[in-house]
Order: sequence, then structure tokens, then C-alpha cells
Amino acid sequence: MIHRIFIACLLCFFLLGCKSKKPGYTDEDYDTVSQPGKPQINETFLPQYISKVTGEIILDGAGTEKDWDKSVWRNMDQLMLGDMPTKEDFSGRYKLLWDEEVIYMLVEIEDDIFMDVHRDGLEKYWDDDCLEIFVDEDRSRGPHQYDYNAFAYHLSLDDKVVDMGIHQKPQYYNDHLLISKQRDGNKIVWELGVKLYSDKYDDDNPEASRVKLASRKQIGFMVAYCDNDNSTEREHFVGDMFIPGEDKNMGWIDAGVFGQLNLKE
Ligand SMILES: [Ca+2]
Ligand SMILES: [Ca+2]
Ligand SMILES: [Ca+2]
Ligand SMILES: [Ca+2]
Repeated sequence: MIHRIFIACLLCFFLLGCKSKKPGYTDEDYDTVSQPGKPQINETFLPQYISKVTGEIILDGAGTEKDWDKSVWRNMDQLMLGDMPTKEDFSGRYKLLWDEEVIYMLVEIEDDIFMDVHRDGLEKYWDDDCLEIFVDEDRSRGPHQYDYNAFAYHLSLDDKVVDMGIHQKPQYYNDHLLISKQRDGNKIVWELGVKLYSDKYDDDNPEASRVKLASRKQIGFMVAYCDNDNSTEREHFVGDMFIPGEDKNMGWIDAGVFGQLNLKE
């Protein structure tokens, strides 16, 4: 009898676990997009189709290459933490291209006060102004907080790249991004190359898990900006993805809230 009760409890626990709604959308949700009467998926979750570079992108913080004309701007206007900034306080947008080696990013940020007060790049890096780039190489989604299922790169104003490592401590991943930027008053333009690494990533041999890009590849991707203007904690955290549910600061934990890139020729 006790044995049966135990099995029944185990079954209930399993079923409840399966039913608990994870952040983001499932493949089932995507399937409802074109079905009448079903709730529409938020448009930020629809795939971005990214063009391949035909010329050469010179990383110099200026999107003057002709290839950039093939790409459309995507706004960073979805609030994840704090209150919604005015346009003067923060505005941001980005566009993307790709080749076999990297995803190219052109990011325009306007911020009334640029702030970088934590001298130690591993200390409260999210409370300085920083650009956050979320990458799930195989768009597998799911948790990634302390593993390499996905990365959440925090790019600081002084060109440091930080994320949580497998030892549950923040660490540098400076080599994962190729960085260039130009700053003019309250505007920064970043022109970046983002390398892709699989979930087999190993600090001692990063290149072994490096993934080359190809047409029709799908990638989980999201971009956000931590805006602080001399407060003790960041004032706004604004990205390009609508995140369902109460707690919208989920990107650093769960890759299910990332958007979807589809690479095309
Ligand atoms: Ca350039
Ligand atoms: Ca600001
Ligand atoms: Ca993954
Ligand atoms: Ca700021």
C-alpha cells in the first residue's frame, strides 16, 4: 500500500512539474501563431532573419559598410527591471549580420549619463552601464545560469566581458567578443563580432567548442542594456524581448525568454 502511495505521489509530482509554465514560449505556442482564435504570440518572439555578409566588415565602431544596409534596426524598448526610462534617459537599437566566424552587431545607445564606477570588473558589473548580449548557440532554450547551455555576456564601458561560470562565480570571457566602439557625447556605437560556443564549452580549451555559422542555423538571442546614472543600483534594464510573467529579469537564468535568429544567405 505504502509503495502504491509513493508511486502515486511521484506521478503527481512529475505531472505538476511538467505543467508548470516556464518563461518564454514553447514550440506549441509558436504553432498557434496562424491559428484563428488562439492568442497571438508577442511579435518580439517572431524570428529575425539575418543576412550574410558579402563584403568585409571592418570593426571600427562605424556601420559604414554597404552590407549594413541589408539589415533592419531592432528597437530595445521592452522593460525588464526598474521603471521605463524616457527617451532622453535611454534609447537603444541594434542590427545584425553574420559570416562563418561571428555574428556582427551594430548597436546604437543613447544614455544621458555614462557610468562605470566599479573598478573591479567582476563586482556588481550589472550596476554599471553595460550592454548585455544573450546567446544560446543551438537555441535549445532552458536554464543556463551556471552552465554553458547559453551565455549572458555583460559588455562594460571599458571593454570587459563577464558572465557567470560553471563555478557559480562571474568570470571574464573577453575573447568571446570582438569589440570596437565610438563614443560621441551621450551616444555610443558599438560594432561587434560575437563568437559562438556550444554547451560543451571548456575554459581550458575554448576553441574545441567553437561553432562555425551556416545558412539556416537557428540561434537564441537577446540584447539589453543596464542603465545606471549615478544611483547605487541600476535604474533601468531594457531589452528587445517582451518577457511574459511577473519577473521579467529572467534572461540571465533561462534561455527560453531569448528571441530567435534564423541565418539566411
Ligand atoms: Ca565598420
Ligand atoms: Ca540614463
Ligand atoms: Ca543551448
Ligand atoms: Ca547610464
